[in-house]
Amino acid sequence: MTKFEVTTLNEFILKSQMELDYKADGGFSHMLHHVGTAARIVNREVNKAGLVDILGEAGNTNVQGEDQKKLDIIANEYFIDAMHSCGEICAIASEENESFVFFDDEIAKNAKYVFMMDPLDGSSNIDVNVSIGTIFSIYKRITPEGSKATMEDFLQRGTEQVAAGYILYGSSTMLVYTTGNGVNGFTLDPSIGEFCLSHQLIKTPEDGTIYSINEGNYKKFPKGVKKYIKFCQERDSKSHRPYSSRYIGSLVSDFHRNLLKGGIFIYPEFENAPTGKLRLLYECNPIAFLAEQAGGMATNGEQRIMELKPSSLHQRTPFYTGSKNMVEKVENYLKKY
Ligand code: AHM
Ligand code: MG
Repeated sequence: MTKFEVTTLNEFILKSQMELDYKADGGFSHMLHHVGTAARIVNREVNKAGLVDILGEAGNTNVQGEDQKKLDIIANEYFIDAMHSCGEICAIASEENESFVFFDDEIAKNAKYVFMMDPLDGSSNIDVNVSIGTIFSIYKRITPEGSKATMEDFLQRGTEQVAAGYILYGSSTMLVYTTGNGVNGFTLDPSIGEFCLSHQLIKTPEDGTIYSINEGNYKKFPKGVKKYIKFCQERDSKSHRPYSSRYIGSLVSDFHRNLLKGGIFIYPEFENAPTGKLRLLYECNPIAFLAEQAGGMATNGEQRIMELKPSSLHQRTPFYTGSKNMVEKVENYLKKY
């Protein structure tokens, strides 16, 4: 291999456009380029956050009553600007905005896609220098091009996603995405400022040895989840138990680790979070698309996440995702107990 045999994100997108399906037209590729650009800009901001005064809370609360950190706001603005300027997106929904943002200019009005995102997920980890992420999801609009986007464009089932992915701002920065033809991961090489293909066609193990859940809430969990946690902790050398408990509290990081190593991530419903905590549209659906494309599963404990019919922009859902055999096992426990 020569030192030039590196596939950058942009090359990969172009190659996919030539080789793949109907979705990969010029506009679609252009949109993915812009995701990459916004990711590099937000990465820059995340990296310098400790040096300048953008850590900590910005004094506002978001629509769900949570403290908004300065970096959340910065990431939100950069992504909105980048996706608007690509000209392929007519409206954006974000965890940080109560309603969706509609672009009024002619180019945007005629655009084909809507974009949903959690611009900076895992916000409790920002000010302690622990990995955080951006999650995004792209749909074709339902309303006709040229008209104003409506809520209907956003309340589509996850099965309608045309692309989804995340950016993990970790010890390295990675962009992982799918357009429904497998999952590919790109690592940012800071010396050349490019995302380079590092994880081609990621397949997650069918079985894993990691379980990720906030066990502090154990007492309030559904009985099936409690029983499953006990199962994970029992000793059984044949099934490599006890499993390891790993929980960062940052969905992108927890999911990414389990995707590569094999494991399960659970955020169930419980007394303090009667419908779970994570949001269906811009957290669970994109992660579910990636999980399935990598051979894993994502459910709400009963039903496939991507088949749920959304009823509101910020709706929450219980979330079980990861290695197939592990998700099936916990689902059986939920049925049984
Ligand atoms: P956020 O969108 O406010 O950052 O919250 C989402 C995060 C996820 O990244 C993570 O999985 C979860 O909240 C952790 O919640 P908890 O602290 O309740 O375990
Ligand atoms: Mg979030």
